[in-house]
Amino acid sequence: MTLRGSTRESLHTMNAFELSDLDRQRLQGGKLYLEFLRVPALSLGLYVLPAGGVDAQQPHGEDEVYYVVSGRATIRVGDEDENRPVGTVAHHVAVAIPRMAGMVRTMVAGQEVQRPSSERNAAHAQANPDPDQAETVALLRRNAGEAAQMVRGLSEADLSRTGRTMLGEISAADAVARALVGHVTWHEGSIRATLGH
Ligand code: NI
Repeated sequence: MTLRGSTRESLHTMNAFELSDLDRQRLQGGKLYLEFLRVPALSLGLYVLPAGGVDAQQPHGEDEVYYVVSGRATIRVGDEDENRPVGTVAHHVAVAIPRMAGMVRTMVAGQEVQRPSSERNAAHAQANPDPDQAETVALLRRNAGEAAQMVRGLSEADLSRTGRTMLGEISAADAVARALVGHVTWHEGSIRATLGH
């Protein structure tokens, strides 16, 4: 196999980063997370959490590597307790379904998809610490029914349209499977884990 020019060139290019410089930049920017490298195949960032702090990120669609450079960190992967009451998680899912259905519609329409914000999730958890069970179930049924109807109405051409999302460049079919169904399934797993089911 022969490497093409740009690939061969890139093999001779090296980026070096000093942790102390990166941390200074991060502090100057007033951020917890500083992304310092972004190339098509990967991005790298420095994330600093206070002692006892909790990572507020939602799971990503891409593969991720975490390397702890100082202090200690615990990572939990898979279906687990989200440290939110079960009712709050269920309510979060109920209100998130139309947002994710909206993301699929946006992709099908060829418009730009907005990134979700962790602030909105945090505000939602605070505003709904103990949601009403009957209301939450009704909301889940109605919103899931409307989302399912929207998906059923998509043509093959609609489903194969692609767009830039927080899961990368994916098709509307992938967005249905991974964001709409997948995200809800992920939360359902943590509800089950919390309840010991
Ligand atoms: Ni969620």
